[in-house]
Amino acid sequence: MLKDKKVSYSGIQPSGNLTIGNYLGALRNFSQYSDEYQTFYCVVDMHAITVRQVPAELRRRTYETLALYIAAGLDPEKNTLYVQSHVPAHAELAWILNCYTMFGELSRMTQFKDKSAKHSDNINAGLFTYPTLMAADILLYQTDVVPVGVDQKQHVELARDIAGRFNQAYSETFTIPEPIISKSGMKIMSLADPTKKMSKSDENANAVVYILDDKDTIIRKFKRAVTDSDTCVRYGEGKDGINNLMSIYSCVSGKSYDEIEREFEGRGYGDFKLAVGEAVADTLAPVQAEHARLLSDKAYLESVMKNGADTAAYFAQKTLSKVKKKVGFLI
Ligand code: AQP
Repeated sequence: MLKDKKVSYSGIQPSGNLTIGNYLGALRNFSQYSDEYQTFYCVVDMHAITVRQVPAELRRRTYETLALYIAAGLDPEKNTLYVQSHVPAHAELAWILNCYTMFGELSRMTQFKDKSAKHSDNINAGLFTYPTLMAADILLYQTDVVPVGVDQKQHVELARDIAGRFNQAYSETFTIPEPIISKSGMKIMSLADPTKKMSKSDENANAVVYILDDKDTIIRKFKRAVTDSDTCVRYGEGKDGINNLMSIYSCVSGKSYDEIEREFEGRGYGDFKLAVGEAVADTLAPVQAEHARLLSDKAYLESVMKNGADTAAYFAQKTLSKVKKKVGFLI
């Protein structure tokens, strides 16, 4: 596929308040592509409604998520920032790709299995076909790289399979995307159950540190984090809670596990938890301040999302027209 620059694409659902998992696993890594790549970062509100949302809260979090993108370092002049439902090509391509995605493939997606277990009263078709919409999101922009947390790797792999299948049936149409999983922050775990991913939709607010939590709340949550009966700060088997805290501390301080073990030698978990809480709060403070400033200027956020949607629609339409022609639609 001929293009001036490689393309980076990713998105976050406004399905809850964003967590440090979303920040360290995804958002914080987006801006490293801004100079060399053409970048599209989307607030994926259409994905969010696969689970029931309160409409007013979804609207609020859509603004907040966009503001967090900018506060985390994404300059709207350099990155296309937009809201998924503002670009109808996503839904159109998703329908077409549904016809090139197998029932068996979707049945194997672990997120579908997890979410249908969690929302057994609402196992809707959208939850099942979520990965096809995600494939459409990515493939519309001829994406080369998708920076995501490790939990989304399986979905990006499915997008690659769908793209390959379509290309094989109709000749080269889509760029085959690569998932990029940052080594640090690949999977931040729940503070209440460190065998489980930290998720913004977790009902236990103490399990989750939100990007917008204030310093006292952050420290309180880390103080309560589940650990083990050992007292030694070291990375190891059977120490899921400490491993998770070490991984978070390493992400925000840039220190290696060896350095962290040395720093806390002979000191208890209490000291360590406090240090993690303070380091996380210090990392988030500038993002929170910028977020608050941006949120007080809704007109600005609306202009960003409008310009972003116009740019995204232009590029999306190019791919969509090609796809429609190839499958035999009259255009
Ligand atoms: N705990 C995590 N550790 C590392 N990365 C994470 N991500 C999410 N949680 C963690 C990454 O954040 C990006 C956006 O995720 P999403 O909103 O599209 O969906 P998700 O993965 O389902 O995130 P949540 O927080 O768990 O949302 P809910 O609770 O609504 O399902 C992705 O790149 C993801 O890998």
